[in-house]
Amino acid sequence: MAKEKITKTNKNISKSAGYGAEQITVLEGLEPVRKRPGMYIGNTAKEGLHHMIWEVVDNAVDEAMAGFCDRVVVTLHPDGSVSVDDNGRGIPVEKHKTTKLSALETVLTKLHAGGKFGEGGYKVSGGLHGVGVSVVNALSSYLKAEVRRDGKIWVQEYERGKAKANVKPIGNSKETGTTITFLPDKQIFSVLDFDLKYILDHLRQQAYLTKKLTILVADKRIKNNHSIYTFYFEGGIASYVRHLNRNKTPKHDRVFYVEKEKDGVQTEIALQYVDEYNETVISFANNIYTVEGGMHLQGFRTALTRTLNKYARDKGFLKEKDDNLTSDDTKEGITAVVSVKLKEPQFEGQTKAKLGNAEVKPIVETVLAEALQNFLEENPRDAEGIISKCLLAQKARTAARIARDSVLRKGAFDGLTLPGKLADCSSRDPKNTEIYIVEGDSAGGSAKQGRDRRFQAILPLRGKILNVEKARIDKMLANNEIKSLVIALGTNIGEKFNLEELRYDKIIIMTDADVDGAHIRTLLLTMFYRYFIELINHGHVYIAQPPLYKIQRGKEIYYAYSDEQKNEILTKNLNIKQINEVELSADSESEDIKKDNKTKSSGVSIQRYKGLGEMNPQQLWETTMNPATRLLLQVTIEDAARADETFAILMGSDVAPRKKFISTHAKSVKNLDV
Ligand code: 0RA
Repeated sequence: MAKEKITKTNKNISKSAGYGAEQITVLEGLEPVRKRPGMYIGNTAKEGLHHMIWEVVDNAVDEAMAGFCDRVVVTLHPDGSVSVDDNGRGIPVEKHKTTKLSALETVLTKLHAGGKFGEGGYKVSGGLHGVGVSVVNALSSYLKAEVRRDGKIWVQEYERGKAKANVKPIGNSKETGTTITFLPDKQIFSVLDFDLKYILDHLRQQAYLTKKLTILVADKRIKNNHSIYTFYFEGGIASYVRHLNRNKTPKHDRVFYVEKEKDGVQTEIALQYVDEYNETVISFANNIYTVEGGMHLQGFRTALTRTLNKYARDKGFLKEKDDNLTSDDTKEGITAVVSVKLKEPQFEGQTKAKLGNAEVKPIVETVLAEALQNFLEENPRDAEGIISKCLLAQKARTAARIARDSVLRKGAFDGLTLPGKLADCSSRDPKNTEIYIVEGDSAGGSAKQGRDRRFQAILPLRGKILNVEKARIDKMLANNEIKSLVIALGTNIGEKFNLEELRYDKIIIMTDADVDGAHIRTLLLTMFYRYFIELINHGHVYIAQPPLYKIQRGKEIYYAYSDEQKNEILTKNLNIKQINEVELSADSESEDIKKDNKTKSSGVSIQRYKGLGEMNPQQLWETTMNPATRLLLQVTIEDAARADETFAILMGSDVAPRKKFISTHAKSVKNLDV
């Protein structure tokens, strides 16, 4: 392991002149931070609040990466403050030449803008990270810095970024280190509660990424019930891969691991194949999770496929007549963590979470190719496990392709007649026609009766359509529900997809407003996303919004599409003051029957629709299908990267996060992020 023997420098602070004041180019006060906190910590809600902790911990992790620190303790106090204690070198305290302040006060009260970045060492920086501890100070109503350095303990306190007094020694210590205690300012943050699980998840990941660093979290918020968590991973990201695979079946025993420094870039990669179809590849640059990947990931993928092919050829796993493994073949079932550290990371992309440094790609490629080749040579049993998994993937993919080709060649979708279940519209002008994809036969029946048959077509789908994330295209094409849909749309699929053949202008997904409905909707959206992305891109895909409530008093009928709207109708249109007393109607659950009297006495009945089937055809037309009055959400792809991730959560083999996602998002209708 190449251990950096360099002095840590804090952005614009150069090592050449010791803790050189003259090197600091621009030093600003903290007013801009309090004025526009979002610019520095993202937002002032939960993420921003927690970012305050990350910012201080990042500094300690920087000390650890530079080899000066091996322990960080994060303590949550009952008064809402947090301490981050480390055994690094301690923030310097001597006088700073330009500011005439102590270095400590300079670090904590000045914004370090435009200075040199990270000279000498790798730092956790990028995105919102690395904005500096002064930002934390600016956004804290109180902050105390305690530094152990030069045999003494130094202390300084601040209020909203301003020092209360000069730094002074309050005792002696042989140790070195820094303890920052801060109380987030309630004038700034809309949320002040720290979320232990969120903190543990982030810090566990940081511990995996910084091997041999011990991170402790002490939750002392509840009296007599303190809990302490310790993260220490001897194996770094190799431990991470084991952790990710803990409930899976590995295809080989040893986790491949490499750590190497080359041309100023430190590369660390761990991987292991498991008996699964999906891949789990997580990448980081300077400890920041790069959701959108980037150059390090590209280098990783290239070297992986190339090295496995070479080995498979050399050892005769692949015969002369056999095709090479593709990157899809080497992807299947892999769990990998790729972590790079470099001096000046460039973050790009929508979310600033994609590594842009082109020089990183060939470095990662060389490091991985060399180390993986050695690993395969030295561990033939592991090598066999890996190669056989890739060959299996290749075989399955070939079989799928042959099946698909023959399905398409036979013209499965070319000359086929429209499915019997489809109630087509009479207009054949695709510019103003619509197709409703409706969940279930009964709702389908209502929709057929309620529609305007001149331009509205109805296709009822039975049960849950196939989970397209897991299924291969040949299986998908064999699924009757999907077949019906593809034929009805008229566009064909895959290479034969042709947007000009689309038979309807609007494809409207109409499902119940419950969890099952949300699931079916997601399955359909996944299919559109994966196989008909052009339909989304051209704005052809919509989601119908059936009302949640029917509110009636005598002949007056209102429909509410949200709880807020329901309350508004009750208070504004019907002049009812105490809305919580008028809850739910006769056909709701029994616990509501008591309230029923009150409902009746006010003369108002509220019906909560649980499914489309509860509406008669006329109601369905009025509330959901009539273009003059309905609410439709157009499905857009604002951020393909995020969309892909969402689908992965929803469709992957992990059931728990999917359930959670669906139930939390099922009701958020305004802006649908696919
Ligand atoms: C500036 C310079 C040096 C270290 C630090 C800052 C530093 C900051 C924080 C914040 C939390 N813990 C920290 N530990 C260190 C380098 C000091 C030297 O050259 O000795």
